[in-house]
Amino acid sequence: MDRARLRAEALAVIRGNDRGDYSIPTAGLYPFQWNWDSALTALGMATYDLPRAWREVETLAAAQRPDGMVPHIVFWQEDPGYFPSHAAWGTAGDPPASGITQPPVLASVVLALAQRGGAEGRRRAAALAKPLLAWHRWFHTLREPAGDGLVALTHPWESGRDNSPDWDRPLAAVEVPADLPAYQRRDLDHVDADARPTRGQYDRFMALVAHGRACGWRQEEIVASAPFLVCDPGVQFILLRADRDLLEILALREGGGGAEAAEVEGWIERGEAACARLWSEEAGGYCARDLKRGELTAAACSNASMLAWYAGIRDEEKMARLAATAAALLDEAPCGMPSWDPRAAGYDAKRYWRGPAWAIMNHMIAQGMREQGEEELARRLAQAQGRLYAAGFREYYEPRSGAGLGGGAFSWTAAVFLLWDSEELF
Ligand code: 2M8
Repeated sequence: MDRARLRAEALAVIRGNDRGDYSIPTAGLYPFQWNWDSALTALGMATYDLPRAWREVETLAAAQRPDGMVPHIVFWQEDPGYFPSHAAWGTAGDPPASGITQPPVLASVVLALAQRGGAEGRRRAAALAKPLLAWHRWFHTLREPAGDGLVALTHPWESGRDNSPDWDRPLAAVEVPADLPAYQRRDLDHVDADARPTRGQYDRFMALVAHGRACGWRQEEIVASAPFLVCDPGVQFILLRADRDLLEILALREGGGGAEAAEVEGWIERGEAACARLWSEEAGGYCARDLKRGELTAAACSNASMLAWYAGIRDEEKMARLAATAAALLDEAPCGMPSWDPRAAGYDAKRYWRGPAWAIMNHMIAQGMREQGEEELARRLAQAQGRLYAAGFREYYEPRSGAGLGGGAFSWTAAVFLLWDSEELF
């Protein structure tokens, strides 16, 4: 790997996507601020410009809605090149934003920035405690329909794994209304159709947007009548870690955690216990659960299943089994943890979240493995990650060949390179 050249290219990618106080994932395909892209990109920025990294996360937090949700897209400026536009979402509020959320990595990123040291870092992290608390509370109240620690998503886009086979069954049950407004996809102007979701999936994505609009984007109403209500192992695990990290952020405030810390501890206890209900003996891992039908949606593992280490899950028996599944997946796909088990029905090497590997997922999975003592698996993932970067800073990669797919010059892919390079993790 030519590190110096890649480092210079990674910096150029992030700078090219920098819009001042926030960054976009990539020009053309995704021209706005995306929630988890932005937060994870800040990790890379922090390796060379910590104040800029702080501005990135502060800009994201500033888009918080009155109910506490931090939206999945913030439309700071107009751009006709992306669909669904702000007008298609039909949301109120300022700044203009989509009506759904995304994986809540923000608290974990804020803590990582604070751990880079300095009183200024602690001050900025403490100042974000309030919005973070409000967002996590939004998940644990409005999005825990049974109050049992399983967090519900109402749109596949909230998982960040838009067209995963995990969503095939629950999504097939979503009716596409006859009066669904006609729409024109813009993603296919930028990326080959065989690497993107199908028309049938897109119709259902838009049917769910129409449902949110019909509910005036009021959460209680959306959840009570949701055509799609699932628990994603990815968001469940990311939130569990983020809750633990939020506790540390609360402790940075003057006066410490207080009553709010006890509240967060309650979320952690409930959330951790609930993860067992995502376990599939058949898959040898944690899977998505359909909360409307009370069943797992499929019996195979995704890369989100592998975030159990990142979440700090300590069930020894299950984690040993999961380690065996992870090793088997890496045997199949040596260029990165595949987004779907290549041996399972629904696998597609090229199509978005149905097989390809993603640098940011590899990053979080490997971080968890290292923390939990799974050194050998983490080392294999680091090798895989190195192979991916040979194809540049792409949105995702074919997990067996390492061929680059989707958008190019991708912010979070470049950010993870800078982070791993600076910590000599390759
Ligand atoms: C993809 O999602 C957007 C919708 O949010 C899209 O396909 O239009 C996903 O990979 C998502 O996880 C990611 O945040 C976004 C921007 O990179 O693209």
